[in-house]
Amino acid sequence: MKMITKASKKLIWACAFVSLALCAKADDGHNLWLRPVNAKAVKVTGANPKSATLAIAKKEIEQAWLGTAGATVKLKLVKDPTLKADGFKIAGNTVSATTESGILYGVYEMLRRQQTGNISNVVSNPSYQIRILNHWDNLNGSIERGYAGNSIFWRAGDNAFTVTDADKKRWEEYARANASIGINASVLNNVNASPNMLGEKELARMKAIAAVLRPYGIKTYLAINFASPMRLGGLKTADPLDPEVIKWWKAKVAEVYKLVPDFGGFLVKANSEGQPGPQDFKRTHADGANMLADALKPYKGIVMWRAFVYNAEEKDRAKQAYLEFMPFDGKFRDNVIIQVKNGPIDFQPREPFSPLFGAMKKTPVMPELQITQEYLGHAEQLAFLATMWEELYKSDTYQEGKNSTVARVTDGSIFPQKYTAVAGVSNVGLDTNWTGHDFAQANWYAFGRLAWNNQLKSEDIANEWIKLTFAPTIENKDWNKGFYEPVKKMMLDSREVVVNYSMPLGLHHIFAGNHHYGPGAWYAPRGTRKDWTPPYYHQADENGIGFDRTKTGTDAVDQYHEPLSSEFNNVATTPEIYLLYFHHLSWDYKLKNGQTLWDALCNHWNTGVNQVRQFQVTWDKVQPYVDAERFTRVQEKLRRQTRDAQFWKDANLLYFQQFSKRPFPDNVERPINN
Ligand code: GCW
Repeated sequence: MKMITKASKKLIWACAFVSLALCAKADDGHNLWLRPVNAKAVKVTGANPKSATLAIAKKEIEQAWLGTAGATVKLKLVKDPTLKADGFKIAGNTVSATTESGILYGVYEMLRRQQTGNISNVVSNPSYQIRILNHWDNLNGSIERGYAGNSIFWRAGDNAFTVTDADKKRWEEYARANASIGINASVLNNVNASPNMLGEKELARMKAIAAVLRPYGIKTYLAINFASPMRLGGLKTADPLDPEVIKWWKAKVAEVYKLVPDFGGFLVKANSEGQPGPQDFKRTHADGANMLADALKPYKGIVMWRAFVYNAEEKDRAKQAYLEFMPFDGKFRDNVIIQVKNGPIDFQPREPFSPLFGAMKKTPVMPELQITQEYLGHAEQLAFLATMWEELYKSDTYQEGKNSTVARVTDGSIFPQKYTAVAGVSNVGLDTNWTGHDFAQANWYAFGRLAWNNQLKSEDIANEWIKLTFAPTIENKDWNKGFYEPVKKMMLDSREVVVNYSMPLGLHHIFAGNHHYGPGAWYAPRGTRKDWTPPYYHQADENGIGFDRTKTGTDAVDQYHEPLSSEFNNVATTPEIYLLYFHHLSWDYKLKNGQTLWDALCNHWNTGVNQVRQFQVTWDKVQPYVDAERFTRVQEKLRRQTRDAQFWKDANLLYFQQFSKRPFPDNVERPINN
């Protein structure tokens, strides 16, 4: 055997050291924004050992305390009328709240402030009582519109119902991440709900999940299939006024509460996209929702009834939810809340807010946001959605005059509401980093933070998230300039960039069919429902492009309060970001910057591509500040995003040019895709 010289020994040691250092830095993203820190010594008082929630609070402080070494942190349950349930007060090293979960939220806030360098006293109450994730998880483990692996809750196969230690660990990590940002509820299954969800084995598994989530202050909810009494219970009907049906639901609800006494309630997608509902039995949304609400009432459960309804007969899909729901304002039980998607169409990269916000006066309405990026590039593209949600929350509905923002008409500020809530369609799956794209973690984070405080600014959320997720463990003076600033800018620009290369100026729903990834403005297979085909939405022809929703068109503008209604009706006062959502305009229509509509569209698509290219440059430059693993993952995703953006641009240029019959502006890069 060859002798190992002293020098080569040294080299081996040096290599081992370097690779160790690299290893230590590598990051698989699993810890989200809850990365381990070098905690200082701390004493915690007031954590009643009988409380699982306070035990968690104590442990969190002990493993992440960055305050004065040897300090004592006091946890205090108090009676304080300035604190709503879950609200908390931080004064010095004391965290007080009226509930145990309030204390837990206060502790997470305190630790977050230490880590992000923003230490101060604070009183904080949540904007919404119920801050809930909707998991579109199927019982076989697949996830509808899920891009980060299979379900963390359900799976197929022989051990589908075995609760393993790995399951429990994952559920606990999930619960902890949620609690750290104030999320306090989860719907465990898809709104396209299997009747089997209410079967014995499934409910037993739900009980096991609920037991893990509970100490973290998270309530469990289920999505139900309205035809369950027939399909699971063997009844002849699911008519909500039928006594046998009512009896069946009451018994089922009793069974659920026996297993999970703090069960939250049902989420229902009814008479939408082929799902069963009360209209199948000539009953109304109110009949259906109220029957379930009555069954849940004795247990303080609630019904979240979705307003995502449309059908091929209605001339304008954007109008239907309002038309179907407004007649029932005031007809719902007080434990029903209507769940409304942010936009009237469907989670598009940009839409105006749904006119159902600020419409009903006697029925509470809750926003439904989509965290999973169905229409914003799946888990492949970087799109920080806080800016989109901020735009929504800030939109003024004018329900009760100026400053009736979507935030205020849904959080109880304008009308007193027994329940206030906001839902986010989760982007979580079994992937190691939970969300597929490392930056998609920021959307989970942002949803929770905005649900807690709907006045927060995207920039502040990005600030926290970047610092918690990427802050260097070693003091690095250049980090702010080298990493933090450019990455924050990239995040804050990213949603608009997606809009630019795909659907600028109010274009919407021009996606490839079914999977909704990439362009498909031409998609219209014979026999497909017209409201499932992009030409229905863009209406391009030789004369122009856009959907006429003005008074002379479908009059969707009428569903908005004044002055919005007139503002949207008049092309001159319509914000250009919504132009083609409300108007059909000639290709030569002049925009405010003097460009023709055609040139402006081409320029947006082109700009979008250049912006993603710039993201690549930005990211390459941050390499010295980030671990190799995350650096490479994001770099690869950005490469793909540039290809995708280019494809979007080329497809739009070539397809719409067939109608516009106008040349591309000189500065616009010529298509390279056919
Ligand atoms: O956006 C559409 C999705 C469907 C989804 C539906 C809904 C759960 O394409 O996958 O179904 O909305 O929200 O009900």
